[in-house]
Amino acid sequence: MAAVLCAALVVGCQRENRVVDAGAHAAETSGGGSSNASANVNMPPENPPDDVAPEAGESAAVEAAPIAAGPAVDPARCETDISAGDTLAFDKSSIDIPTGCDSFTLTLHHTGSYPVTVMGHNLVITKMADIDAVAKNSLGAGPYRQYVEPSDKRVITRSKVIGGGKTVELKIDVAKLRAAGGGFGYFCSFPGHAHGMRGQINLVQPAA
Ligand SMILES: [Cu+2]
Repeated sequence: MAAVLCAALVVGCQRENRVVDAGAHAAETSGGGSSNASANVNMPPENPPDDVAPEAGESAAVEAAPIAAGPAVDPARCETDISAGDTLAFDKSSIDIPTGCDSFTLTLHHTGSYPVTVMGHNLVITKMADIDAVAKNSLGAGPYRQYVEPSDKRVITRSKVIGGGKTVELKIDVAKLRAAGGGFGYFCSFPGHAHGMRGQINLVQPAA
């Protein structure tokens, strides 16, 4: 009985503290005036943080079983092209990589005309589930690091950033993708581009 009463008191006390804190904060931001403090008594509780990012270097993806290597395929099937112009879009929304490839070459063509500083594009390979978190660090990494934190373990590989009229090749170690069970994607890490510039990598077993 006493414990219940005590708990109720604690809750009441915390609630009162919150109101006082909110009032004090409002007083600070409004220049120290106390006339508005009473308006904050019915303030709603603070919203919980809704975008807690995973720790850098940790994967948000669920562990997946490795994928076996497929039969060797014609090397011509272990490469493809992808293009982007002066808009925030790749011309492909997914890429198929045969499991029989050792290495897969993805060639990015920037078909636009804007310079790299204005409309740069690149290719970064991570788990699909990690794209948003990795892209969030692109601005901090800056242009000299090609908008990717070098220590970020979630990044399998990435190309440099290119401007209009340029082309860059990215070689992907397919064994790494298989070992991690697939679920990978590609995106452009130029700040602000990842939202529209991303696609899925499908590990496929092509018919002979
Ligand atoms: Cu881009």
